[in-house]
Amino acid sequence: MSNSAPKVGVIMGSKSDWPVMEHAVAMLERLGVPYETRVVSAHRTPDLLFDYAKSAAERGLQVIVAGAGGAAHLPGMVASQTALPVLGVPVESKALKGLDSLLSIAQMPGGIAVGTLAIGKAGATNAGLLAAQIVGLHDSAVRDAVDAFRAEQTQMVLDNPDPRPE
Ligand code: RP5
Repeated sequence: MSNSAPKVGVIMGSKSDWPVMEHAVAMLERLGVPYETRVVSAHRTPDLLFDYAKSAAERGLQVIVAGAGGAAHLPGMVASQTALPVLGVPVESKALKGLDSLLSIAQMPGGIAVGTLAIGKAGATNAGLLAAQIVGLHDSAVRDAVDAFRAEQTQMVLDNPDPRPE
């Protein structure tokens, strides 16, 4: 989406998060939402995190999707530095299969909000979808794309009622 100014920022704590977070990007691509993506680590690049979050709104971003694994403080720290909605994606960790990531992101103390999605691919997919729905509040083309996606999904189920493998 290089021709339009990004409306969604998709960030992640490490390149190793990409196989999960690419599903958020794929959904944004599918729905025609302009986005940017980059690695921003809460503990390896804390100054970058602050710069990114503080400048996000003035650069035109409307939503930030932040994925991280383990002690996943990225979404909460980003949310502390911007009033934009932050959607957190818990990435599967090797040791605890993402339960640590989920609790780190979901258990924000009251006062700074992070919307927490499911662990892994489903969460990343839905973070992209939810970001599009937020952008769609003020963008009818994106809203139409979300409606079309949902209608197509519904029709696919109705067209394939037999659960047995083909
Ligand atoms: C977190 O640590 C990242 O979000 C990643 O999920 C996890 C492991 O990072 P790497 O050691 O693979 O770079 O900060």
